[in-house]
Amino acid sequence: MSGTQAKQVKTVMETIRRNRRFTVSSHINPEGDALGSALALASLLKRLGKQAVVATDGGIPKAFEFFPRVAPVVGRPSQVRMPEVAMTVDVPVLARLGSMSKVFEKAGISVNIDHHVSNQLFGDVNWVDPKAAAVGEMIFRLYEAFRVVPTKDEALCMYVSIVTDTGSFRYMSTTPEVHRIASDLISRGVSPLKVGQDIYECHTPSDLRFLGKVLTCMKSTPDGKISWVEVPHALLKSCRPGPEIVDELVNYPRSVRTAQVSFVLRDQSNDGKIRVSFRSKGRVDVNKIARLFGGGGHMAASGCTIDGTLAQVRQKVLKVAYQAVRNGRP
Ligand SMILES: [Mn+2]
Repeated sequence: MSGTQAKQVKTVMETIRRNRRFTVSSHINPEGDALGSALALASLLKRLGKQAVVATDGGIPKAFEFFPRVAPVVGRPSQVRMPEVAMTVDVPVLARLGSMSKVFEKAGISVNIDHHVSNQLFGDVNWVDPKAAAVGEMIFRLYEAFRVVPTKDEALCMYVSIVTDTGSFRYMSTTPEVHRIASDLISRGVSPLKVGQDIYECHTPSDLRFLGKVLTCMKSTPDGKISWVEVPHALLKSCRPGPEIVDELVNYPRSVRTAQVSFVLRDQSNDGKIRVSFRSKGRVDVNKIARLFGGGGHMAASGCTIDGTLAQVRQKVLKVAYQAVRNGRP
């Protein structure tokens, strides 16, 4: 751990020691890292004798019901008693908290724990480590710093964080340290088989038929360096796919051998806005691309929302992606 990191961890620990009532919030449409790290952190707080609630817009989505309830979870700000400290995990910008930003704004002290390189340091206390593979990895370090040994359920939460954010230990962020932590978590009783099933083998037949329709129309540039898929609103309306399969779409254009940049264009609500998810295999920094459109994320995974029709947004995104591929940067 670098000096700055150690100092940030110390400040987080002092803030925890000095206070009693906490909320832990993550971003809207939470996934494995958001929920896993929030639950593991709230549980750690409880074990340190604190009151802690996971307060996250909409609560826990159906696809993540397998998470153990190691701490109470609420989905609306009205269910939250104002905390002394509002913590966020995996949240790069305050707006991503959705309705829970109210709680964050009214708390006495705010603590921002994240690994997005695009994090805007909106907390009173900020612990941001862009080198961490997942916020779950940072929370594991916090357990170690407090000398608290994770229970099997806590270990499961952090393991899910790490598995999802490393693409099952395949992305660049997968370091020896990540494997050391995973090894420790498995030794606490986590079943990788069960986690794999809960995360990846959870589709319905109709989800897969939706995937088939999307992939039939997958596009690549003539040089094969950019690949993408598009999801028109009408297709979402007729197929009603689960959110997991939609989130997973970007992995398919990414898996084209020659693809350096891949993306998904999704007309979610027919509101003149297109959601875009980007992936890179490492040469191109897609955080920079997303930032050009007011979004952000990580160097290898990012997103943004762009005004326009699918055709208009495709043109805008392709132009920037072409430049990025040509220069190795946007
Ligand atoms: Mn994350």
